[in-house]
Amino acid sequence: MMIESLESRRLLTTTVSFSAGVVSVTANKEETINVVENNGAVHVEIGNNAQSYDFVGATAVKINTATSSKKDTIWYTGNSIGASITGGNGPDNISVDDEGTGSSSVHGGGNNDAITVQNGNNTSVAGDDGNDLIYVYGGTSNIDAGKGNDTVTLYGGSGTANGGNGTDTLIYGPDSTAVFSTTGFENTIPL
Ligand SMILES: [Ca+2]
Ligand SMILES: [Ca+2]
Repeated sequence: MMIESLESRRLLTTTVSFSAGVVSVTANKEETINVVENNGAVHVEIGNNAQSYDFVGATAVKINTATSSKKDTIWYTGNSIGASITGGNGPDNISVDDEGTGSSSVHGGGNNDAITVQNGNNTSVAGDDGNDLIYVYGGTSNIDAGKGNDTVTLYGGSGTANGGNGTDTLIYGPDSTAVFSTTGFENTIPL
């Protein structure tokens, strides 16, 4: 308990831990986080590779910048583990690439986030509050843009996309219209 109270006073930190198979990256300040997972081997780079970490035997990855109100940049690529990513209240820039059996879950949190699904594998994205920009390039994903006036751009892939509350815009390419089920968009614009 004493450690927790000391930690809470140390405001500007990013911690990386590995316990019981779970890789946890927690940022309390504006941060750039790049995580690459390959069959349970996880490479973490913090602050444009100012710090890096390697773990083997991972079964879960959690990236949390929920206590950072600044603009965080998060990149995740995995082939057997999906990451649980929480953006927090800053205008975050988050990119996920589920290249194999893992399924990531992304929460943009408050503010105007930019979230990109490079490739989805039942990947879930919630823009949450704010006017979010969400881009999908391929694979399967379920998009919930949430509150605010969001723009969802579907370059390809399949799944579901919901604009949620607000005046939302759907931009869709020729490959995505037939395979995405979309609801809650006030404006639709073909690419
Ligand atoms: Ca948001
Ligand atoms: Ca919305």
